[in-house]
Amino acid sequence: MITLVRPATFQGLVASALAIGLSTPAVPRHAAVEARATADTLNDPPVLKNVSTIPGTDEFNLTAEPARIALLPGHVTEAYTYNGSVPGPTIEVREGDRVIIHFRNHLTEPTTIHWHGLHIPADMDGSPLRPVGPGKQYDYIFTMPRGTAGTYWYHPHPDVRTGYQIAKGLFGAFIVRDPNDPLPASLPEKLLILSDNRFTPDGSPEIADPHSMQGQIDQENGREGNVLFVNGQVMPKIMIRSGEVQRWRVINVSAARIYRLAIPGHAFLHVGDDGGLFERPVEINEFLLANSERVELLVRGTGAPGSRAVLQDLPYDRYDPHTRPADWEATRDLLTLQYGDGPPVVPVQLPATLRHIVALDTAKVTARHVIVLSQGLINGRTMDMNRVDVHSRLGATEIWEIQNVVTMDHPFHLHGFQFQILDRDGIPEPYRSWKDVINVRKHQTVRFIVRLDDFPGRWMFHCHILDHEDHGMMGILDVLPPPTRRRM
Ligand SMILES: [Cu+2]
Repeated sequence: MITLVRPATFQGLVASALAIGLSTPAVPRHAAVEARATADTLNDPPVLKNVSTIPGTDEFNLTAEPARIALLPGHVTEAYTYNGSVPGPTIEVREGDRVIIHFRNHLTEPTTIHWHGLHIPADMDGSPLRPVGPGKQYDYIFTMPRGTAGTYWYHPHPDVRTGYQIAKGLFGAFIVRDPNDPLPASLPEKLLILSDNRFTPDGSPEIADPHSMQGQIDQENGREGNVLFVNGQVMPKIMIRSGEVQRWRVINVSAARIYRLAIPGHAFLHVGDDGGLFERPVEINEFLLANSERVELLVRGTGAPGSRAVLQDLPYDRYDPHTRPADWEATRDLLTLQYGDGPPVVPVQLPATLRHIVALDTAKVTARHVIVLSQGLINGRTMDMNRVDVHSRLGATEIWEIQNVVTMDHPFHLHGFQFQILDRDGIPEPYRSWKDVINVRKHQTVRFIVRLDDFPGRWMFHCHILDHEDHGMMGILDVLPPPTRRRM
């Protein structure tokens, strides 16, 4: 059985009623109230075919193209898709692999693909600096560094149009696997891509005129939808056996909605973050998943055979009081967890330690930067594609202090480099993990440490509320090579 280390700040969240031992159903058995199928209705996106025959090389074809499909069930509309599907196909690679993605843009507007969270060269990052025009193509080629196994995602990142293109359907999962993954391979694995959208009566994404009242609210709050999806489906179902342990990878691709996720009656083992597994599992009852964040969870079937539970989005106040939606306190159902009728299974043995994460050394810090987030601005300015906001040197170890000085949350994302959070409002982070986005709450200050150990070039940092990003809440980090190799 697993030995849990519970950081102090999580003590209040840990469900005392639930044994760690997995063997005692904590949810009382009650009569099944609905006809039960025996299979998941949650569909995985298709896995993108690797067309390479060379060992250690993963080669893919990916096309952004319009297609007539139903984003809203029952309403076929013209959406933007990757290879005809929403979500786009899941890309699966292994650490150490060479990855080649032949991308074609069959849209009528420029786009890019940003490989969110991947540590790869700047010209492969799909930033707004390298748009791919309509009818054009671009080969994204990179090598997956060792130690980066985890859950990532890909999406367009053209200047000012990111929110629009994602709302039209462009997003997909990118999973990096570790050939020596410490978790048992026998764990059933589920991918949950969380999105929301809202629609016109014909089922097209409703995108407000920026000059309208709704458009201004979207610009302030970020565009939220009233229909919540898991892998493009409304309220799908996952089957679980009593006693079973499942491994879930959860990605928030919503433009602005921050999810506060829980399955009432169940605790989770939180085993991973943006950049892969933790050192040890952490038991939690609920968690926040801000825009573009990912988690890996172990969901334990502590319910009784035949019972059901629901994955819910609980109320969370990320809003400015002046534009907070009237229904912000609503609890929203996302997915049914349905227990099969079979007898409980014997829980699988889980490792107590998942991996070692070396702490970046604050004694080696060579530079510090203060980033001030206000409404729509970073350090008082909006994005300028020709301006460098932060100058750094290759090999630097830096502390970034992100100050949110306004009354709404801003999730802050740095391209290209995973970082370690040091503290939030001076409170040390309870455990180490690799992150590429951090939700900086209202009037909160977060510090993280990052090592810019390779990949010189220009990198974006920005708020990941897409409306904020598109309206200029973004800046550029320039990582210069060492002086001896400086470009003339
Ligand atoms: Cu923001």
